[in-house]
Amino acid sequence: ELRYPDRVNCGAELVDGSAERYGAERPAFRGDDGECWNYGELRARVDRIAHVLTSVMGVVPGNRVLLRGPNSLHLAACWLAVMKAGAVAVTVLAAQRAHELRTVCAMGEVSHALCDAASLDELTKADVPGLRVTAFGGDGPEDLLALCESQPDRYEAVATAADDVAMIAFTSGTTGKPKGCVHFHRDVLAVADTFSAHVLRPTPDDLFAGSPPLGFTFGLGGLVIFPLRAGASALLGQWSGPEQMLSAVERHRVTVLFTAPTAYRGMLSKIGTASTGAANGERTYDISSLRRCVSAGENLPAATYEAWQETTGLRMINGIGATEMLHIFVSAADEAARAGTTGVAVPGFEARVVRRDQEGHLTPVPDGEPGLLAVRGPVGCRYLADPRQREYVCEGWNLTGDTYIRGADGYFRYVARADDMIVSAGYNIAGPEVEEALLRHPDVAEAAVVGRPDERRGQVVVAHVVLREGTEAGAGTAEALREFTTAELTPYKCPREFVFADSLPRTPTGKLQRYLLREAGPE
Ligand code: 3SK
Repeated sequence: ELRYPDRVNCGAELVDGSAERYGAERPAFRGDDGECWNYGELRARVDRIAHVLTSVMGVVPGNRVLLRGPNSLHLAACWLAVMKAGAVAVTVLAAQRAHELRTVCAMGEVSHALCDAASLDELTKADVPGLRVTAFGGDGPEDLLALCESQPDRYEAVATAADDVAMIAFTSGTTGKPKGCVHFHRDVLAVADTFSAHVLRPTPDDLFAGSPPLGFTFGLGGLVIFPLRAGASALLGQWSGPEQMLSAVERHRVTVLFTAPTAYRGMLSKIGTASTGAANGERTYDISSLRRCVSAGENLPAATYEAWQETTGLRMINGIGATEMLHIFVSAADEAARAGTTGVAVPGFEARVVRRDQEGHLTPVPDGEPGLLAVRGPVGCRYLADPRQREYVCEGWNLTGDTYIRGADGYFRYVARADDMIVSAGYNIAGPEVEEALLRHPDVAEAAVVGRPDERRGQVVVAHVVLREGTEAGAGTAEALREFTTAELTPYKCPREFVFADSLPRTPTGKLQRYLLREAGPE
């Protein structure tokens, strides 16, 4: 069981604690341009920002501070400073638009904002009443970094209680209605002391990098909380595609990578796999520094796991996490990892597959049968005043909204999001199983399978497919894919319609928005 002192400040633990434990001269954050802050420098920068927050911007403990910008060293330092000042970080994505920001600020009762100058426009457009905004990365006199220059470089962190609110992370899930998820100071440490400490097991020599934004808790954990808790370092920046990510890994000798299955497939298409052949007949990137590759945010198909292992020699660390749970709670690494499964409950968590009756009572489902994934542990869902809390937390268990099967070996196998199951002619069909089959076809780059309402069958299975470069969309390809899936799947699961697209709709965090495909239907 995890135990933290009654008074603990996660920002102070991650910065001052690690500077003391591992050495102030150890590297903490790097930028793609070669900038490098060691732990001592990080502490000084964070402390100066904490002074600006409190003595210039008038932030007091408990105030909600919006943080907005693309991944950068400064954005990470701002998050840590908000923690040390005992304020509450409200994290949003740089991609969020004015009306979304207005909603988040109203729901989160946000009073202050630290915003990357490059992301100011939409926040200004949002015109949030009473919001005090300070920008960073610009060059005006009100710029945060200019204000920092005259501040002392040591700040005594507010002695927050372990269960004081540290952050509110907003999730729209994949359906578009935002929910604020409240997390305490102890929750921030708990995700590092469970998934990271027991499954990822980083060392102080590790260099973390990845694509998820810091406004998404997958990125905040993987690129700030986990490296700092381990005395390791993180490369912070933005990579616009698989080649940029591969190049960053190669140039900086990244050892721990956090990204989503789509990005791993994108990288594979550039470095080549035994089954697809190398992009240019040879490998173009030296990514031999990698030793841990974490995949989450979406289901990881067995084919992607196997292709990555075949190509790099590394077993990916698959995991399922949720904004409600802050980070990953079912996962497996090394010899314990099994293709086509998510893994087992992370030490510190319990997981089971359940059925929920009309009254909301849960009963366990036998191994081998599908049901709802239920999880409990040191972190859990606390929605900001939202009746959906009662749907998510039931009899002490968090119901993530995912359908899973637990095998006799105790491993959890993803079936689908519970509301993504397709029911066609009385059969239950899991879209991800059909997608996995399609992804085994060499011409398929991405696939999303949804149900379209149909008078006779209830729903019919429709596959939305992005083809690999050089493959032509058309009746011939649809026919080839139909034949392929018929050979791979029980016939009732096979798509009846194929829609070819250049890309699939995704949330800014990379999750497939199947509801948009369902609404759009075929062309
Ligand atoms: O939402 C997710 O998929 C997720 C995955 C890993 C860690 C955190 C999150 C929110």
